[in-house]
Amino acid sequence: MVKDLAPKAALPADFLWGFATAAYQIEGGATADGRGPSIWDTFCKIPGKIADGSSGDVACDSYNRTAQDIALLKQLGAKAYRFSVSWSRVIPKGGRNDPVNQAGLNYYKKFVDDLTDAGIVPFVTLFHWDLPDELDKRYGGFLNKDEFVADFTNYAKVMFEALPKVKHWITFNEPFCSAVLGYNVGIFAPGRSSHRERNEAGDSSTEPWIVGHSILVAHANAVKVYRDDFKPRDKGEIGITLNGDWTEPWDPESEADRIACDRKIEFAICWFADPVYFGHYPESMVKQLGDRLPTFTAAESELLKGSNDFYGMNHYCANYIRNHDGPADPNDTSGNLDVLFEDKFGNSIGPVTQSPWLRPHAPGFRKLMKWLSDRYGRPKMYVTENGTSIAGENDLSMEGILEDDFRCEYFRSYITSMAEAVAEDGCDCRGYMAWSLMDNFEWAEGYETRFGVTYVDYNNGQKRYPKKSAWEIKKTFDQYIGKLEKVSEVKGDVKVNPQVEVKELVEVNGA
Ligand code: GBH
Repeated sequence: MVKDLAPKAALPADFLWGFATAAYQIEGGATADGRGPSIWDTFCKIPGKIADGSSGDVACDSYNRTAQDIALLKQLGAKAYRFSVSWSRVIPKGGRNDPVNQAGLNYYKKFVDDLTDAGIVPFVTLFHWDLPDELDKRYGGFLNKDEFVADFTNYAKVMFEALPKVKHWITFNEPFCSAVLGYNVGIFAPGRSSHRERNEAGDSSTEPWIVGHSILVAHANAVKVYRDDFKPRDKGEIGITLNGDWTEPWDPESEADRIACDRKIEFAICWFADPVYFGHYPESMVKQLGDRLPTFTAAESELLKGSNDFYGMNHYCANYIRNHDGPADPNDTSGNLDVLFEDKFGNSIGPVTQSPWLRPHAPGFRKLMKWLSDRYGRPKMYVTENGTSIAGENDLSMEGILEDDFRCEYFRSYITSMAEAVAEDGCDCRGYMAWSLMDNFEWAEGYETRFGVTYVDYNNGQKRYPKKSAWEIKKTFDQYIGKLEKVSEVKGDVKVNPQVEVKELVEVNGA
């Protein structure tokens, strides 16, 4: 018998790694060169919506500092950079019959040229939550499927046409957040929900599901346009990025809690991933939501099925899950269960951070990657976000912030967990982008929460200073990359990723 000789953690030589950001969180230049407002520009103006009363008006000023950002990426050793396009910078009013803003388009053209000249591979997200405000006012944004799908598809086409050098496209970032935080909890733009103390209008029990549905159909249509009209010319790939946390049972002995763990992932991730891979929603959601969950026409279902060239995985943390008995609350979006930080015995899933939802638990990264790989037939994957905030970081001096040992440990353990999923579990993950390249506008939390591997001094001209964690990421990847090679078949009894080969196989036990 040949023993399992695969290294515990290893990555192939061509593994891409780098950093991620999003337009509204870093660009600033809110009214520069004809940019129109997005729903976030509007939302930030409402008193009480953003913790520190701030907005993305200036943010990291990346609109005026692309050369600096590229130099920073080079300095940190990044091979790839994921950023998003501000739709209302390119089409200020957003619609398919509205004019294109050439200055806005040129900004992204030049940025992609400069990035690729610097040898950095761009991953471009078309939509990271910043819907043109005009479309929300004109027809209710995502709530109007036909209008939204037509306008998004047109916008996608404008971007595909303009940026042939881009080989990795992401249609939507975390549609879960647009739907649930925007239309169920109501703490994100456009701020709709049934909670009248918080939002003037909305229906938490129906709108999130309509929003998610529109986004899925828009994704499928944009993918079709890319595959039909641009892929033959540009030879690129396109997919959607989904967020999701790992789940562990509150009571490890409870069958109901274990089933609830899977159901939580189905509600968070498979809500979008099942239609994209299978053409329909998960059974658990249909069962709980009944006719509040829209249905796909046969044509939509056909279009959706297989509409991912890769799976974009955003992953941060894990929770303990306790099943609920009895009927679900009509406003429930998690699958009729409790999402907890402690298990039955009072064990914590991970240490506290600055983000109320985020407790690091690195083993969950490997487990979730395998869970998704198993369900969707070992798709090609990219980790499009992974990172952490640190409790109290913003209260420290700059010197203190730069010594971010907590974040170093987070990245070391999470990247190792991912490299185990590749080397040990056969997950076909080809790249990883840390969230985030730099501190930035953390949505409803404003600038009080920092997720960057680079400190941004907002009070002194947005200057950038790499933190210790920026170097830790490079060190960790240097340790794992090149330990696995691509091959097409499995070797004997040795358990290796069919995509990869263990470079040095040593036989033991006289096999
Ligand atoms: C990412 O989402 C975003 O893509 C990125 O823009 C952001 O800056 C980064 O995370 C850090 O936050 O409010 O209790 O319902 C992360 C995934 C999923 C985290 C939804 C917050 C809601 C928690 N998000 N989750 S709650």
